[in-house]
Amino acid sequence: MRFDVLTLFPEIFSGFVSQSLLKLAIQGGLVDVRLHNIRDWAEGKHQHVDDRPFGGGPGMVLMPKPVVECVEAVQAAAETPGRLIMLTPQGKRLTQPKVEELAQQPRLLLLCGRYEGFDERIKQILQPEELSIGDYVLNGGETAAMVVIDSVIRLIPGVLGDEQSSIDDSFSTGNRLLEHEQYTRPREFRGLTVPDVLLSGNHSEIARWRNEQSRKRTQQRRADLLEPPTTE
Ligand code: 6GU
Repeated sequence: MRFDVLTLFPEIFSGFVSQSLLKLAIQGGLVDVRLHNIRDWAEGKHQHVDDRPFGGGPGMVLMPKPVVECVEAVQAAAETPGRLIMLTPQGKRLTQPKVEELAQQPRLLLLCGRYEGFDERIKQILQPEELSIGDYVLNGGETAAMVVIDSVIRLIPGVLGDEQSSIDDSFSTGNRLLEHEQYTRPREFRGLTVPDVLLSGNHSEIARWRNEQSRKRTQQRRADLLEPPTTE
């Protein structure tokens, strides 16, 4: 799967793409991440990409030309056009079903905004799908784009060592329960012990206990998940 990230700050992604899981997926040919600097499509000596908003107000707005031309050039550079996603707090909220849908795509373009936002004509011309990662404000779409890449790649077959681990996850299809608690060695730490059932070797008993833990946790912490999912 190919990701093209369009940003004013490609350097933000360097640590992210060289971290182990993503790095291995890239080396294994399962994932390809290409970074594109929107500023490369700006005009003039100063390469302006933003300007003050017409009508006044704080902050700076991303200009249409560099953004539109960058997207067009990146789309033209590969045989399959990618699905264009604009990361903005005005977008639809990213959920696990949306992540699952995105993971089916061969190619995604992730357009990251900064400043006060995008000139409206960028949206009119490019008609991107607008996505937000939650109800809080980020300084830019870059961290949101990393959230999209991170959540999508773990659903690509072969990226996680153990395929079952993404199926069992909270929020994956058919599972709207929080994960049960986990323990590893030692059996006792500072007087706190591991529940006996986990040491029993009785697999059906362990599965039953874990299921019950998941249910209790979800009831206590996220009772909203026990309601049927709303289509937002
Ligand atoms: Cl995608 N961008 C920004 N700037 N803020 C956000 C967001 C995106 N999602 C939640 N908050």
